[in-house]
Amino acid sequence: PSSKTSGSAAKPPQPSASQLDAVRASIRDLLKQPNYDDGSAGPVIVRLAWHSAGTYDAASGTGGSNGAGMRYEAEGGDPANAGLQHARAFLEPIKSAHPWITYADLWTLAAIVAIEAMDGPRIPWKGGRTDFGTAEEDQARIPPRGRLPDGAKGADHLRIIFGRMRFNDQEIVALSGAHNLGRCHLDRSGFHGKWVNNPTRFSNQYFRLLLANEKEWRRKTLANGVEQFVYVEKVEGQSEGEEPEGELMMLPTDMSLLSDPVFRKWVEIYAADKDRFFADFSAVFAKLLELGIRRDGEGNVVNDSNVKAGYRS
Ligand code: CCH
Repeated sequence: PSSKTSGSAAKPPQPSASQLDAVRASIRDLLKQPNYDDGSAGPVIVRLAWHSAGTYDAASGTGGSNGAGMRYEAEGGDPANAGLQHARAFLEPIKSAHPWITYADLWTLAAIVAIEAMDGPRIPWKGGRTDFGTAEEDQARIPPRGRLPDGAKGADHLRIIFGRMRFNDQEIVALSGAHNLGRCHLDRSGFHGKWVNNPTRFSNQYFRLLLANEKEWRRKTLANGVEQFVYVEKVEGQSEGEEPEGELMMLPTDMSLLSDPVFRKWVEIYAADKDRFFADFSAVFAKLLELGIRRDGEGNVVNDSNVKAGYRS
C-alpha cells in the first residue's frame, strides 16, 4: 500500500458503495465485546476518532484525523492517548479483511458506525484520508503532544483547546455530550468511573445528570490524589476527611460546563431537548472528523504538495 501522503502520487482510495458497506457491517459485528469494559468496543473507538482529530491547529493547519499518526510512538505515546491501543487493536482485523481502507478512514468511520449502533444520531462521513508512512517528511507531520484537553482544568482551558480547532461555545458543549459514552480508567487517565448509568447507549443523559436534580455533585479526591466529582445523595454537612462514595462521575472540565453561564445555557438546552442535542452533535462530530482535510468541489481529498514538515505554506 502507498504510504505517500503528499504530491500527485498519492491517490485517495475510491471504494465502491458495497465495499464501504462491507466495512460498516464488519465494524457493527465487532462492537459487542462481552469481556471488555461495559460490553462494547464502541466508546473507546469513539475516543480514538476524537483524539485522532482533536490535535488540529487551525493556525498552522497541522494535526487532525488525516495520517493516523497515533500508530507511531510520537503521537500514540502521548499520555492523553493511554488506552487507545485497545481501540486500535479491536479494529485491526477489519483493516486486515479490508486492506484498501486507510487507518485514518477506518478509525473515523468506526466511530460514526459505533455511535449510530449505540442509538445515537446518524453522522455524515466522507473518506479519502491517507496514512502517514515512515518517511521523514511524513513523520514530521505528526502533531506535537499536549494538544488534547486536560480533564483537571476548567472552562478557560476548554475555550483555548477547542478555540484552536475553531469550535464555538455551543459546539464545545455539544461535543462534550460524548461523555454519555464509556468510562474513565485509573490506569489510563487516573480518573475513575462512568458518567451515566448505561454507558453504551448514546443519549442526552449526561446533560440531565450534570444539572443534578435528584442528587448532587461532590468533589472527591481519589487514592491517587486525582480530583473528580461523584454523584451522591444530598446530605447536610459531611464529616471532614471523609470522601464521598458514588458510582457516577464528572471531570472538573465537565463541571465547568455548569459554572460557566454560556456553557450552562447549552447544557440546559441539550438536557431538555434530546433531538436538538442529536442534531447538533451529528453536525459537530462530522466537522471534527473533517478538520485539516482539504477537499475539492466533489468532496475528493486534495493532496497538498505544499505540506512540508507539518506546516502549510
Ligand atoms: Fe473525553 N475523556 N474528554 N471526550 N471521552 C475520557 C473518556 C472519553 C476529556 C477527558 C476524558 C471529549 C472531550 C473531553 C470520550 C469522548 C470525548 C476520559 C477517560 C477523560 C479523562 C479516559 C480513560 O481513563 O480511559 C476532556 C478533558 C474533554 C474536554 O472537552 C470529546 C469532545 C469526545 C468525543 C466527541 C469517550 C467516548 C470516552 C470514553 C472512552 C472509554 O474508553 O470508555
